Amino acid sequence: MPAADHRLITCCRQYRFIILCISCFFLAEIHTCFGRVLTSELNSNWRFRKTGDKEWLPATVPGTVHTDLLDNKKIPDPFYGTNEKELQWIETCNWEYELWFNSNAEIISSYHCELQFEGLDTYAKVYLNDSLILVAENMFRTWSIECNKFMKPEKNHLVIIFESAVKRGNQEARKNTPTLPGEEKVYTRKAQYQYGWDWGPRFAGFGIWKPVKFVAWTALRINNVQLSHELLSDSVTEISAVLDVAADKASMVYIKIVLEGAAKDSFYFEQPLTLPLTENIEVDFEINNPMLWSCTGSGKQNLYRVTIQLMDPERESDVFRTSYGLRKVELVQEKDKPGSSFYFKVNDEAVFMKGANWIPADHFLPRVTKNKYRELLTAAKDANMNMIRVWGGGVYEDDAFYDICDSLGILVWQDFMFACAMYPGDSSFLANVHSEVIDNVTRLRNHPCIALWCGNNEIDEGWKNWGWQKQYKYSAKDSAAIWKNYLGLFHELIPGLLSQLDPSRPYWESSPSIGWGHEESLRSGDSHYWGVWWGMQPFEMYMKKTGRFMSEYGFQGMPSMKAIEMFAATGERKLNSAAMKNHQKHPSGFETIEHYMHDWYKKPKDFESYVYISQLLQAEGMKIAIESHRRAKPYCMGSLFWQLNDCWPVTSWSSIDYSGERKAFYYVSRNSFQKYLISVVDTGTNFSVYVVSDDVIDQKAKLKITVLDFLGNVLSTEVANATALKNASVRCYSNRLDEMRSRYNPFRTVIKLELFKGDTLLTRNLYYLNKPKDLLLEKKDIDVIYDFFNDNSDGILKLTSKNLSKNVYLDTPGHETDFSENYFDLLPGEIKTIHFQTSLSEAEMKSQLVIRTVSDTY
Ligand code: BMA
Repeated sequence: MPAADHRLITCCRQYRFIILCISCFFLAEIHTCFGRVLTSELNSNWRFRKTGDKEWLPATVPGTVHTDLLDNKKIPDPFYGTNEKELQWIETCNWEYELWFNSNAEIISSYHCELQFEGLDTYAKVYLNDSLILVAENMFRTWSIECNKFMKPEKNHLVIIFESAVKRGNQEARKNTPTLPGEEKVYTRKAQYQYGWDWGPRFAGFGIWKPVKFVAWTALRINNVQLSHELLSDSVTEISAVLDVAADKASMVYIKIVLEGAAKDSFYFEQPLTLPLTENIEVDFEINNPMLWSCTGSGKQNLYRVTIQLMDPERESDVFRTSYGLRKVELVQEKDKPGSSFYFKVNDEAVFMKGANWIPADHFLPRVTKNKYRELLTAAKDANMNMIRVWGGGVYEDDAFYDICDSLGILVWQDFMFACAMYPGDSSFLANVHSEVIDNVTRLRNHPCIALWCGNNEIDEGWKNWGWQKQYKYSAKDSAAIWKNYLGLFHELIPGLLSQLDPSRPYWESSPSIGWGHEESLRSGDSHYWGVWWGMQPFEMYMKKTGRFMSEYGFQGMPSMKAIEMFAATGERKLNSAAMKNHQKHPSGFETIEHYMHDWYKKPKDFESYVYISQLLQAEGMKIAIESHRRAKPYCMGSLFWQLNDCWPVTSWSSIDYSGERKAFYYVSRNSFQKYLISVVDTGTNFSVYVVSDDVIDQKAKLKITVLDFLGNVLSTEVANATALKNASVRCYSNRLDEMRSRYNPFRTVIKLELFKGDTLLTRNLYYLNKPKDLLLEKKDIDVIYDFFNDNSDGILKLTSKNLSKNVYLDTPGHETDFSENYFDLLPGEIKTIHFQTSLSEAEMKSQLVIRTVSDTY
């Protein structure tokens, strides 16, 4: 019986203390031996094979069957070319993993011995010395199995047999009528994207995808701790720690709690434990002068280091460590004239959420390292984001992901792992989900970054708007039964568990609550607006279709050449090659890009130009969307685009591709999410300028409007007063656009908008009187001055241009160089300073730097 099943221990808590403001108490003499919970990792020396094969091959744990086959050179790179198609046989087989490990008689006789599996993907039977000790059926669960009676003093044999999830899913689907949308995958509690998505390949994998541990403990152990708090006043916070403790005999223990922040606070409690322990232990205490945690842009990310130690003076002890942030996050939904608000308050301040949707950072999950998390999340923070949505077709991410979000101040909108399908409602499925929710909420609830739990992605919308009921020919009775199951899962089971496990966090059943085809979707709840892209509406439609909280919208751009080279041989680097097509998973993706490109850009002359222009196109669309959302503040209070990252090299909606390259869209999102934004609305006849501010104070500023031609001649200059009102969007200037169009040559004019506070430039934006395809751009004429710093790996470039250079893209093909900015417009006469870090020498950099602009592409 997995230990997690015992973790939901309800409210009545026998042990309750309120200790007021104690610092450095007595009992310092108690020894702090932590040694009686022994943990060893069992992640080395695994072997694997296909069931039925004789030969065992070395395996990596944590890992997957696909990556183990690749490491053993049994299959080619699954991401390359069209290899995906040839590797589908893997999902239909069963696979076995085995390990021999040592133990000793003393441990087995005097300790509780447990095998812990932090993640098994998915249908797995685990045998220890030929005895079946676990039948696992959920990739998202963790398992702790008491194993003393199966252990041998010396060599122990652990075998895990993975059954084909696809076959099992299909069997279930055949058994269950009517067929559910989502079919084979919805019966299996496994990451749904693995069955293929419109940005990802199909590799329905297997494997020990998280660490395996052997844990031996005696006397007592802390299973987990739930921390919660209430900000009583500016100077006092009450914290509650609820300990789930396992103990095998009655004893007296001391609980020592240490909080280290700016000052160190220690609290000691004396606690008799009486067996059997049927209830959790709650300890409440207060701290003075709490240092609050806030999301980035709104305050500091103060984190306390919390150590909770159980000490038995005579013998054993255990320790639990975590970091913890004191903050208040609320979801405010108040009825108003149009519908109802949907915004987050952080520490009592309304905060506009700027961010993106997150999908798994590698299709093969164990390849996602802490560094990869850090790189992507730091890039998000650098792009002025304060919220990431962990989308429901992926996975509950690793602890490291949430630790990094805590430290960077990125709030997390956390979906449960259900997406775009209907799910069963039988008792065994529900019991499985019940345990999954307990495991994951228990694991994650102490993270200050988590702002919201959300039941699923696009299921309510799918059921009501995507034609499933017709497609699957459901009778009224079928529909009623399927919808009842939906309500049971997302309106009862999950919120019911959350009310016990994590009552202070908001819960939202489905993202979005109303489909984008309905006007009401813009009046309340969160919105996924896909009229642009899926609905083929023009980019300008973003200006009209702004809801209360835009949790999805997006447009595809091709990945960098670096990412394309990861999967396409030289001859395959063209749009209609088999490799390119296999790395475009949207059914009409290239046609859709082409359709919009025709509207905005001249036909690119070659493949590399096409890649570059497709990125500019994506960036254009997203700039219009983000600026519209921010201008609509406070009606709209969130803008999370689809999607931050990729799980393999692919043409997709991402702003950062799988190779780590930032697309043009990344830089546009960074600019458009700045604290201050100048944004222009073109109504056809009028030109209005808005100043949007996420600041907490008003800023008296001036708006400078300079009209230039493409050779840098200043045609007019105007300065207007423009106070950037705190947390607001204000229209602060307007002019006749038709007049401007007739006064200046609209094909050769750029309007530079700058917001100054004194001499300090707060932000700037550029505006053109025509779409890029109609601009009369001159031939590129850029000068570069290089300044290498001492160690030669970094330095600055100073760029100047004799005429307007549109979307300057800097690259050193085949070599790693990071540029602080890219894809920027360079105005004639200005000096652009770009910092770089490179693997090239000064001479190589000078000879290999390639500069591309729009005028080079046709
Ligand atoms: C959204 C997501 C994904 C999908 C994306 C692009 O609706 O929820 O399911 O990948 O659109 O089509």
